[in-house]
Amino acid sequence: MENSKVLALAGGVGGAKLALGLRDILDEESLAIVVNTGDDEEFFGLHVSPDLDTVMYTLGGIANPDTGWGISGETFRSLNRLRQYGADTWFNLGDLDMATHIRRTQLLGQGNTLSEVTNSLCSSLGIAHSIFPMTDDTLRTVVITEISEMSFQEYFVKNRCDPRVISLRFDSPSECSPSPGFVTALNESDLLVFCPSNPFLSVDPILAVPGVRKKIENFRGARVAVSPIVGGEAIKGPAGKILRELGHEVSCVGVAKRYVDLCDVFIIDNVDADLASTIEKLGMRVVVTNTIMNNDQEKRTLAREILSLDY
Ligand code: FO1
Repeated sequence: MENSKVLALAGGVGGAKLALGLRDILDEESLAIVVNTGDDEEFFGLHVSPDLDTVMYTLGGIANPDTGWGISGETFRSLNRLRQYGADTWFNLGDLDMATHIRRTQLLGQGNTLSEVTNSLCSSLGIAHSIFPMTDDTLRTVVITEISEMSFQEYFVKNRCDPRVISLRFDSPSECSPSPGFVTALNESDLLVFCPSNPFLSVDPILAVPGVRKKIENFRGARVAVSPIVGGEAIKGPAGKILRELGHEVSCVGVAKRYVDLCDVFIIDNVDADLASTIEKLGMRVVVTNTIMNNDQEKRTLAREILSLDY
């Protein structure tokens, strides 16, 4: 796909890995990365955007390589002092990470949009490629579990994804629309890539932004998705558990079923090669390759493979 524009949709850690691979081989004009903000939450009055920050820190070369989120070499002195003051500190905000949230909150308070703030933070970290939030408005993922309804971070971090999920909801208190950068990328890109992110927790919130699903169904170019489930298990995070609890098959087939009408090419890992024909019956072309991205070379290899497919 020479000279074409690529739109990558990403959640947290898995999305950031492929986004990095794409960034390494595409110039600034050729790539837009749109990120889930359904996980955003306020802590200590600060606006925290975990998935935006995971992508931003990854592309900025400062991500914590062990967790995938947060900043490398982080310390937690402020959080420890907050705990000493009696604050609830189950969400691990590091000292350097805290600076991101303080600056974001300050710029939002001055009337800037989340897109403008993200652009400013990215420039300061030397990131030339565009990272856009899915929306500049509020749209929050609510997890309805067997014990109670809770915010995404309460489910994911405070409760360690433990309670059984009954359903998910995406709440927007007021009008919500895709961010301007997302709209432009949807209109002008030739290739749309669903990064290997959790289909329920990372991709569904993006699709829940009013108008987005329709635009992807009518997308002018090719649409490709990479399965985050390999060999019947999520590479990272609770995707497998949630698929099971919501009554879906815990396999790349279960994920592919979520992408019917949204995707033309579905990429699965070599270990799942025997499932290719089942997915093809859903009306997608299947590509079998290595999808595990353990290092930057593997991220670039998968990105290059996606871009060189014959669409
Ligand atoms: N994930 C955890 O499992 N535990 C944490 O304490 C935690 C803190 C945290 C702080 C800032 C940030 O940007 C992300 C953080 N995450 C943490 C990751 C985050 O909850 C998830 O990666 C995403 O929301 C899911 O994609």
